[in-house]
Amino acid sequence: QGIDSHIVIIGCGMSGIGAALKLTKEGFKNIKIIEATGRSGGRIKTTTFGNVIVEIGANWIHGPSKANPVFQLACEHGLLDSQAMSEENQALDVEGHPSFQSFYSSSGNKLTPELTKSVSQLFLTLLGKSKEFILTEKEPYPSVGEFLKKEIAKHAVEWKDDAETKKLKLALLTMMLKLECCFSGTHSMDLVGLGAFGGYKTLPGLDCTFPGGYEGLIDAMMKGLPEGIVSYNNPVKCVHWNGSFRGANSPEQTFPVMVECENGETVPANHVIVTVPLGYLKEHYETLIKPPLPLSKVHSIQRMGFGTNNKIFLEFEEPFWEPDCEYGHVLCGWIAGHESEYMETLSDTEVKNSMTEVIRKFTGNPSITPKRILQSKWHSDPYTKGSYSYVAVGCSGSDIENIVQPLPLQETDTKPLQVLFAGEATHQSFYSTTHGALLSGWREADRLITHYTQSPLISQNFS
Ligand code: 6YU
Repeated sequence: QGIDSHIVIIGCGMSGIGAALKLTKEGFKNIKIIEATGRSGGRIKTTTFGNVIVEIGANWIHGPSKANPVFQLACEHGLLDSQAMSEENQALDVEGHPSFQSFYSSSGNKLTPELTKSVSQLFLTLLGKSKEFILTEKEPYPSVGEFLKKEIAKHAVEWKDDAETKKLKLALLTMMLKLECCFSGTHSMDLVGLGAFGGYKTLPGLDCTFPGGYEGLIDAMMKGLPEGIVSYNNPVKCVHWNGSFRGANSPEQTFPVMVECENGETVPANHVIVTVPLGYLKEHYETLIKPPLPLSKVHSIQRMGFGTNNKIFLEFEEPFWEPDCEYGHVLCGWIAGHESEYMETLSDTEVKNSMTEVIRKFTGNPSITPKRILQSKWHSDPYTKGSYSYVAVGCSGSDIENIVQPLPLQETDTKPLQVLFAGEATHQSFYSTTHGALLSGWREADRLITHYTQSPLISQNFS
C-alpha cells in the first residue's frame, strides 16, 4: 500500500525526475511525468561530435563536494573519475570561477602570464566585491556591470603602464565581462542586479565534468523510477486548478486540478508540480495556468532574468591549442546574449565561416580551418526559450520566494498544494545549476510528503 494521491509532474528534467524519485521512494503510487519532448533530461543533454562526448547543455558539476547532491548522486552511480572524487578536489575552493588560462589578442599574439595574471586577479577581486552588497541596505549602482565598470575605471587611472599595455589590459577586462555574461546567461552584466548578486552561493570543489556525459546521470536516475511513468512527446497546454474534475477511470472521485495536454488528453490530479523553464513560463503563464496566476507571482516571473548562453563546437583535423585543454580535437566556444540569439538564426556554414575568421585572426595562423560545426540553440527551443535564470536589476530573493509559493496561496484552503513550482529558477541560492534544479524538485516533493505524513486523516493511507 502507499499514498493514493494523484500527482502530475510537468517536465522530465533534473527537477521533475528528482521530485518523482523522492515521492515514489516515500510510497506515492500515482505519479505521472508529462514531458513535451521525446527525451528525459531537459537542459542536461549530451551528444557525440567528432567522436568525442560533448555537452549541449549543462557542462560541469559546480562545486563538486559533499553538500552538492548532484555530486553525491554522480558518485553513487560511479559516473566520475577518481580525480573529481578525491578529497583534494573537493576541498579546492575557487568560489565558482574557473581559472583563466591562455589569452590571445586580435593581432595574433599570446599575452604574457604576468599581464593576464594581474588583470584576472583584479577582475576576480572586483567580482567578489560585487557579491558583498547582499548584506548592505543599499547598493551604489543598480547592476553588477555598472559597478564593475566604475571600479575598473578607478583602478585604470592608477596604472603606470605604457598606452599599449593599458589598452590590452582594458581589452582583457572587457573580454572577462563578456565571459561573465556567459556564466550568468545574460546579454549584459548591466542587466544583472547588484543587490541580489551575492544571493547565489558557491560550494567548494573544483568544477568537474562527467567522463561519459552528464546525461549518464539522467539515465541512472530514470532507472530508479517505475516503468512507463513518463508520457513523452506530450506538451501540456493548460493546468486547470481550483476546480472539481472527474477522472475517466474513477468517475466517483473528484480532483481539484486537471492537466490538459496539447493533444486533447486530460489528466486529473490532486497536485501538479510545474517544472517548466522560466523562459517557457515567461511566454506562456497567461495560458498555462487557469484561473490565472496571482499578480504577485506574475510580476516576479516578469522581473526575474532568463537569458541565453549557447555553445559552438568546432571539429579540427588536429588540435592547434595547448594540450591541457579538453575535448581532443574539438574546440568549444561560448556565446551569450542577443548575439547568441541572433546566431541561432544563421546557418551552420555562416557561423563556421565567422568562427574561422575569428580564430585565424587571434592565432595569427591563416590556414586554420574547422572541419565541422555544431551549435546549441537554447533560445529557439520552444520548451526552454533560453538557457538559465539570473537575478535581474530590480529583482530580489523575494521574487524567487513568490514564484515558489504553491497555489492556492491561502494555506487554510481546504484543498491545499494544488499547483507547486520547481525548477532551477526557483532555487534561492543555486539557481542556474543542476543541483539547484534537483534540490527544488526535492523541496516540492518534501512539501507533499510533509503534508500527507502530518495530516492524521490522510496518513492512514500511508503504509
Ligand atoms: C550546472 C553547468 N551550464 C549550460 C547551458 C545550459 C544550462 N546549466 P529543464 O529545462 O531541464 O526541464 C524542464 C522540462 O520541462 C524540459 O524537459 C522541457 O521539455 C519540459 N517542458 C517545458 N514545457 C513543457 C510543457 N508545456 N509540457 C511538458 N513539458 C514541458 N548547470 O550545474 N552546470 O555547467 C551548467 C549550462 C548551455 C542551457 C546550463 C548548468 C543549467 C542546468 O542545465 C539547469 O539548471 C538544469 O538542468 C535545469 O533543470 P530543470 O529541471 O529546472 O529544467 C554570482 C552568480 C552568478 C550565477 N550564475 C553562475 C552559475 C553558473 C551557471 N552555469 C551554467 C553553465 C553551464 C555551462
